[in-house]
Amino acid sequence: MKTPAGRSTVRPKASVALVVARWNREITDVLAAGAERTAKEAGMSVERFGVAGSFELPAAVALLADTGRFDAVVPIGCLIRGETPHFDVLARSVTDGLMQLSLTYPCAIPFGVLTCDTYEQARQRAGGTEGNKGEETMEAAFDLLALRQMVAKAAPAARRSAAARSGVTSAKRRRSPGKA
Ligand code: RBF
Repeated sequence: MKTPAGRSTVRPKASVALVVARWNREITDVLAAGAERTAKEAGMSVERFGVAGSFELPAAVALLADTGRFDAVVPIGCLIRGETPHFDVLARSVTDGLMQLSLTYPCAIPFGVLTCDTYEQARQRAGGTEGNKGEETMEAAFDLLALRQMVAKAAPAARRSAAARSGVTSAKRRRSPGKA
């Protein structure tokens, strides 16, 4: 598998891709609106993409992350338990797929998929008594972005102090390439 780690750079104005599943659209539209509003209020630019259902989210996230154009790729979906084992199969594969991608790509990939027993539970999490989970998902992406910025800033200083501890100067490294 291609390893894109380190390819994406931190931009002063972050760019966000929102990927929204059309299944249970009355719910995902509200989640997406909350996520988009939260990103725009923070000064970020947002591009929105659609997929049929939650099963397609990991593939779409991988395609968008692979472009290197986005600081965050935010999947939004809603799985509601039916009478067949479909829900469990989908919930597991979508969760595993997104988790795998979040560990593979340097852009922020949070988890914006509701997994609910009933439609009513989903409604409460899409602007009801439980708030709007789309907003929380975008905030989770912000945390990852901030962490990435912090690590990117700290990395050169950490390399300098590690070199100082081991007594290696840049002059020594130049004289003896490949040796620590
Ligand atoms: N997609 C969702 O995003 N949420 C669901 O609750 C959901 N339930 C489904 C139930 C069944 C029985 C099937 C066949 C599909 C369901 N999908 C659901 C769609 C799925 O994620 C995917 O888009 C389709 O299977 C096409 O690949």
